[in-house]
Amino acid sequence: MKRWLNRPAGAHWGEFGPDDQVGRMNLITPERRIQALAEAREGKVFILGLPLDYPRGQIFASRNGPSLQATTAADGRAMYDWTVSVGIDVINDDRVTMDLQYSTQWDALSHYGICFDADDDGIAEHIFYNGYRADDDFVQPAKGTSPRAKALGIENLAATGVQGRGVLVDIRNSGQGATGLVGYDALMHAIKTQGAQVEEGDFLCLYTGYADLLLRDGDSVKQEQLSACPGLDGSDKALLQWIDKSRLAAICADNPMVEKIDGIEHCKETAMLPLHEHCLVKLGIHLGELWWFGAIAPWLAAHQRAHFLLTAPPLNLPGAVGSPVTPVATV
Ligand code: UVW
Repeated sequence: MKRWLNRPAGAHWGEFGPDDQVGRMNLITPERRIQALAEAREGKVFILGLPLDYPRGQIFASRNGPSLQATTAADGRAMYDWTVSVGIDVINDDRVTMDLQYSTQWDALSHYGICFDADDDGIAEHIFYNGYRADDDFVQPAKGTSPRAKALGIENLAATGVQGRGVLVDIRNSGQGATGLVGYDALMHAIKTQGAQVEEGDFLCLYTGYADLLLRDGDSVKQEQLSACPGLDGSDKALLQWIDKSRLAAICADNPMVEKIDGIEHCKETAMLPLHEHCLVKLGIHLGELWWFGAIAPWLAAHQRAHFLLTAPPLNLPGAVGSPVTPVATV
């Protein structure tokens, strides 16, 4: 069912059908997956995620890391070091509470929307990829009611398997000026000089060095050093156009937002996070954040490679708007 009359400029809503909920993940066909498998030549694996209790310290004021609790109850007590009345069994069960977007994560297409008049009634709705709406397609949190994405939830991404070709591009030294913004020219230069190719259905992985600092310095990581790491310049129209035309499937970075917004001027009429708007809302490109490339990057560079097999399914957690992930690269 088509759910919009107007779509934002540059949006491709409808390209994969009126009810599509995975956007450019559709471009990873069985043929492309088989090509990606050919990048696994040595059978060596790299984990591209942080331990989920990183970042340490209070980097993000509003997001909380995992807390493990032994709260599954059996026989009136926590099921931890729990023995059954018959047999020699000793059993531990536990539970975790954490903000799903705290550490290495996928943003679902339900994570981010914009205010836009898609039904042409003169009033802007809160609208998401392919015209899904905050009022119709989400359960909003209320007393006694848990929030839930009825459309575009992370389970849709999980159902694709999230497997294809990863392309690592090191942009640690590509940022322009004090803000470290990486626009089209700088990204193209990095891609070219590193022998990388970004093709239809690829996962573009951007190495900024941010997660290396989180791992290295833990609680004592310095905000100024984190802020000096580069990120994509979502205000660069040429960059946005290239992302569209390249037909890449997803972008994954080792920083918290993929894009940087320092030094960019904003007005009330435009998105504060223009790359999020372009990717998550207009094109259906999932974003991976706070990944970690500190181990794979030197290996790829030493072997003059930029490509690998990537397998990175999120939790299959229906209704969630994001998910922790432990991505695996096979080279
Ligand atoms: C926001 O901060 C809005 O989102 P993200 O986690 O995708 O950077």
